[in-house]
Amino acid sequence: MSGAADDDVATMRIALALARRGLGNTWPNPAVGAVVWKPGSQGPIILGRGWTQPGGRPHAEPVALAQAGAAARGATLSVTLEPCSHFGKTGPCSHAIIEAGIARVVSAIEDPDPRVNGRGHIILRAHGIDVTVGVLGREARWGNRGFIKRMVEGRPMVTVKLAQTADGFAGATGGPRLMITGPDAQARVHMLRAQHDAIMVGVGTVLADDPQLTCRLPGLEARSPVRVVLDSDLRTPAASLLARTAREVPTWVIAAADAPAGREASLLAAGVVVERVPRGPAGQGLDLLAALGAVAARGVTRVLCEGGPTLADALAAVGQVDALELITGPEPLGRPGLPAIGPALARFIDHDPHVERTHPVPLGRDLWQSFARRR
Ligand code: AOF
Ligand code: ZN
Repeated sequence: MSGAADDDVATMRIALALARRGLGNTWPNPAVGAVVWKPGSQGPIILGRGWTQPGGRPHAEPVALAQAGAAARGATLSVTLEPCSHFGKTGPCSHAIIEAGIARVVSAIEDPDPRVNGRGHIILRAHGIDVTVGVLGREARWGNRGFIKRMVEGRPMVTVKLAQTADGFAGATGGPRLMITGPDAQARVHMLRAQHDAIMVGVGTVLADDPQLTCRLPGLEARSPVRVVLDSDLRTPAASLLARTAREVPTWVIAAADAPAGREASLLAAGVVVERVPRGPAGQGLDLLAALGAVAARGVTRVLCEGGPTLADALAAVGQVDALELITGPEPLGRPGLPAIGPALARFIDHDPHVERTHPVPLGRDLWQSFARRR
């Protein structure tokens, strides 16, 4: 027979797995998972499961409670984030939990949203519900680190994806685009896209490759993230694929405050959102912190940067790389080229004590290695 604490952990693990289904699909809300259960002689009996739905509503708890129905009375709810206490599009989850007759709530972490921030737990306790907080809190914080970073710092979590040749180059300098990685790695990149709210590139990538930046995995086409172009001088062509498909998949162009307004009209007419932020130091490019802030202000919690080594290194230089997905192809470039890893990203990989790494894992003919910064 398992103990009560074991059941709390086991059901929270299930809730965390449910929560992960929502990643990339719930912004501006966090991706939450919830399980309604009762203890049984052989371990917990699951009565209902829920996760935050696309666009962030319904929240996870009402989904799990609806599935449990009348069985929720007297049951326990394990949830990966404090149940909300504010009135949004519907009433607060804390009220729904009370009304369903839940006897006990196991919660992983407090919700950093200032509208909640401990009040959800207080309301539950005030109604006689037994509340345990902190079960698998580290894992829950990790899963929703994009949402938490946005709430606490006003910026999204940033994952950088880089492909390099076997000798460490992202491509030939100024040369045509290289196909470095194979189809298995490509498919995984598309999966990564689905798990992020937005993809970010520089305008150079748009001009050179005219990419689509959508998720093209069977069944996940609707999970394409917002496309964000860092474009200080508004050079994104209205005829680019990104602009032409802006009504199907949102496209945001972040330009410098002083970029010529005349270049904006055709983009706006195509349905592109244009945001203005200050230029970077010495008038170079954009102020990246401000650009990330603008993206977060629109609700984005998780950004995948596919903008190549220069943008990746600039993000690392301002301390904004939270994770790196590094794919190494089987062939060397065999001549001098553009190094994939710049100096700031090299420090992230080799000298940041908070960065954890996986072993490189074979994927087709490529190697895939992940790095992530625990703050
Ligand atoms: C929960 N369960 O599944 C989620 C929660 O705009 P609203 O009204 O939907 O509220 C968004 C806030 O609700 C969000 O910032 C976060 O605090 C919380 N998200 N809460 O109880 C959930 N996704
Ligand atoms: Zn809620």
